[in-house]
Amino acid sequence: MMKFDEMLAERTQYCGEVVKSYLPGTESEVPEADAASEDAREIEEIYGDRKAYCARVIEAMNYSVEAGGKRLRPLLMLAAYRIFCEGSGDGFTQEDEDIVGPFMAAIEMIHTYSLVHDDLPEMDNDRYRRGQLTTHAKYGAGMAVLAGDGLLNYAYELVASTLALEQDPELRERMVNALFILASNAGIDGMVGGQCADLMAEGRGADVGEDELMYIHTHKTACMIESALMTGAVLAGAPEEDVSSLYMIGEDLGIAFQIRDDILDVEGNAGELGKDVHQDDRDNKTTYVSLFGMDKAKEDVRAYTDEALELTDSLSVSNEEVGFLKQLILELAGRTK
Ligand code: GRG
Repeated sequence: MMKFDEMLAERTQYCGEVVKSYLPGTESEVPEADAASEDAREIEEIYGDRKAYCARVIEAMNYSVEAGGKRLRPLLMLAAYRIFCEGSGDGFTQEDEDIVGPFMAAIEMIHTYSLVHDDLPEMDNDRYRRGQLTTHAKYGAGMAVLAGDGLLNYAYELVASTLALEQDPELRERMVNALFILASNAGIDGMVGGQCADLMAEGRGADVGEDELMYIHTHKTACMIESALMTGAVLAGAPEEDVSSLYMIGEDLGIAFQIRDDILDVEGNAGELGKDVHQDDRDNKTTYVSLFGMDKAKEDVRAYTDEALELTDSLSVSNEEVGFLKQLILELAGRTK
C-alpha cells in the first residue's frame, strides 16, 4: 500500500490539475477549429466575448489560483466523495471526476477569491501569499478586487453549467443540494459573516472574548471545511446521518486548523508558510493564542483533532478512504505550512 505522504503529494497534485483544468482561458488559448464545424460554434459561444480587453483580469485570476497552496478544500471534498462512491466496486472513475471535479474547482476558486480579497490593503494588506506576491501587489488593488469577483462568479458559472448538462434527475438533485451547501457556507451565514466579524474585531484587542472569537473561527474558517466534506459526500449520495457527521468533523477540523494557523503566525516560518508571520500582532488581533496562551492553544488543537477522529470512526462506512481522511486530519494538526 502507498505511504500516506506519497498519497497526499499525489492527491494534492491531482487536485491542482483538476482545478487548473477548469480555469478560464484567455484569447491566446482559444482552441482552433474548422470555422464551419459544431466545435467552432461551441468555441464561439464560450470564448466569443473574451477579447484582449478582459485578458488582464483572467491573467490575475489564474495567477492567484495557479500559485498553488495546499488545495485542502478540494482534497477534503475528494476524500469525502471517495468514501461513499467506493461501494460501486469500480473505484473512482472518469464519470466520478466529471461529477465532483467542477465542485472541487469551484470551492478552490471561492477560497482563492477570499484570500485575494483578504490580502487587499483595505483588509489585511499582505504582500506575500502562497510564496509569491499577493494579487494586489502584482496587479494593483482594483484588478485584485476584480480577480476575486471573477473567481467567485466563475465558480458558480462552472457549477451551474455542470448542473444544466446533467441528465440524471437523481444526480441533478444531489448537485443542487451540494450547490446550496457550497453557497451558504461561503456567504453571510458562513465565511463572509466570519470575515465581517473579524474585521469588526480588529484593533479591539482584549475586548474580544471567547464567544466572538469562536464565531469568527467557525464561520471564517470552519464553514468552508465543513462545506468541502459535506458537498463531497452529498455528490456521492451518502446517507444523511453521514453528511451530518461530516458537518461536525468539519467543524472540529476547521477550528483545529484555525488555532494551528494562529500558532503558526507566532511560531511559523515565513519561507515555509509562503506568507509573512506576526501579522496578528501587527494588527492587534485577538487570536486563540492571545486569548488562551500558547500551551492551551496547542492542547486544544489536539483536543479538536481527537474529537474529529472519533467522529470519523462513527461514519457508517469504514474503508481505505476513511483511513486517508483520518491521516489527513492528523497531518493538519501538526502542519507547518
Ligand atoms: C474576504 C470574504 C472574505 C473572506 C476571507 C480566508 C479568509 C476569509 C481570510 C484569510 C485569512 C485567514 C487566516 C483565514 C482563515 C482561513 C485560512 C487559514 C485560510 C488559509 O487557508 P490555507 O492555509 O491556504 O488552506 P492555502 O494557500 O494553502 O490554500
